[in-house]
Amino acid sequence: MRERLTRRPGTRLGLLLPALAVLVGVIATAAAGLGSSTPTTPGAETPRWVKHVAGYPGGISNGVRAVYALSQAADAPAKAKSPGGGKPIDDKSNVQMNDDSYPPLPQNETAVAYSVGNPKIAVAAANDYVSGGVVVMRTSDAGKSWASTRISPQFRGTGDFCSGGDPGVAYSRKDGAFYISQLCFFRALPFSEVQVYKSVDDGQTWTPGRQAARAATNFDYVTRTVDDSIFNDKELIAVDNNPGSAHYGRIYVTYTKFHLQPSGFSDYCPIQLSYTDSIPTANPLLSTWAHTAIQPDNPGGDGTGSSANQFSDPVVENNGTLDVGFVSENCNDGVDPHLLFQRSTDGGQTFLPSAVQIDKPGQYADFVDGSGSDTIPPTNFRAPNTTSLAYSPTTGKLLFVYQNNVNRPTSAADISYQTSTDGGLHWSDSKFLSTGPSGDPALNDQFFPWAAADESGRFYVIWFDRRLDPTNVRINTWEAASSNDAATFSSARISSEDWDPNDGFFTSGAFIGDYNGLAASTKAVYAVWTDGRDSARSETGIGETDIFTNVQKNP
Ligand SMILES: [Ca+2]
Ligand SMILES: [Ca+2]
Repeated sequence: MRERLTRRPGTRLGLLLPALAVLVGVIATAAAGLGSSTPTTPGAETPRWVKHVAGYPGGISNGVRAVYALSQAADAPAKAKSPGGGKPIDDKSNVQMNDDSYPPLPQNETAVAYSVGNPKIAVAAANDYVSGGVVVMRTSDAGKSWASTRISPQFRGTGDFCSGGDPGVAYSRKDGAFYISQLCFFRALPFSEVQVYKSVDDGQTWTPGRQAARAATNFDYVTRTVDDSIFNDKELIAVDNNPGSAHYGRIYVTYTKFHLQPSGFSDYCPIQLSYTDSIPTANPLLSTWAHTAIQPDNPGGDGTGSSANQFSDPVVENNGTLDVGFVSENCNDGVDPHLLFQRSTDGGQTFLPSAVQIDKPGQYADFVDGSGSDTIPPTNFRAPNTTSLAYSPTTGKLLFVYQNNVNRPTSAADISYQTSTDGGLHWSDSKFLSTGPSGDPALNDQFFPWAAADESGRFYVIWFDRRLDPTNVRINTWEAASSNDAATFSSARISSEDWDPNDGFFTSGAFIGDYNGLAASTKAVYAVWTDGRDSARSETGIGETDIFTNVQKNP
């Protein structure tokens, strides 16, 4: 219903202007250069990350690439046509979570967490092309209704607003707080940070952008110099919520550190960890962070191998062990040779000497298109192999889910899973999760899986699914659940309407986020996904998406 209200004709221009102002502002700031507070930079050269994105089909994540692509297209913005209403949501089990501007703009790539003290309270965040940062969505009725606010990141070194996105969300039992992580970067400047924001009122108010905690930065605030060779990408966040753990309350942020040569070529891109035990509510900027290289640097490398990683997903076990699932992904193209796992039993100070390879010979295959990127024909958007790790607090079992193309000639991309009963040191054979009634892998493409377990150890997985469209274009969301410790799953569609990703992102359909989100409690299950069913492209000329959930009761 909120959606219809935001489309009243009288509101359309007023809400459009801030959105364009952010986009134009980023470009104008770059064009004008910075004022007298300009830190020392390596000159007015094109930032290395921009050279990387312009010159290589993969590596730095797609949310960042989308900002670059939009700035390239800013000369020819889509024309707004006459206003019109979207299709009504006739199935009340599906709820749009975000509010929007008029004309409506994209929200995508969403993450979610709930309050462990009251799981009917949850916070989700998503890339937001209204603000240029993230839209934060909160519920206190187990997902039936949501309210929106926004966090626009700022780079403290200059005071300028930066481009954000790539959200992660976690809840801290010890702090009674929600935390959101997002990136901070610029189209024409080399500054690159991973920032963290705090809310102690269940998501209503958040750290102002200028006081964001800095989990990672390539800017030295003492010497006021920037290291243009570093771009920090794709972070996710977890908190140790186990009172018996030696590191109870510790906040973990994992991310990918791209090291870029002057040409933009990345010689290594290993995953990293930042952690802290305290983020002061009054000023998170005052937090101090420890840093650990989960995977090693490889100066002069060719951008492949053990120092070429992406998309790290941290999970904390009952005893405080930090588990991290991630992909081995080449630093300069979309090739993911393996699925990897790391763990730390000392609060993030040290990790296993080398990562555990989850995938087994003959059971996993990546897919890249002819240009080395992650698009999956016949659509334009990229669908990288963004993986997810979940942990059963009752049995200790680990569940790892991923996009698998090993059966591609028959069933295109599928969702597969593997489990571990020894804390990730050894993994089961791979099984298909996105299966049809016969048990065979479902036809057409399945991608963007996310997994979670509730307090009772019941596992849930969601993913995007095109099996119902013979042309393999329109997307639904499916969910699987297992009440026998991931021995078997049953699955069903949870979206009440499908949608066309070609109408999902301005005029190109080139980006629908890199992932969806899922948090599961015995009291509420929050499946959150990007959904373009209300795209008003036919009326406005602007393709867009929103964030949806389904309101579901636990069995
Ligand atoms: Ca939208
Ligand atoms: Ca398939």
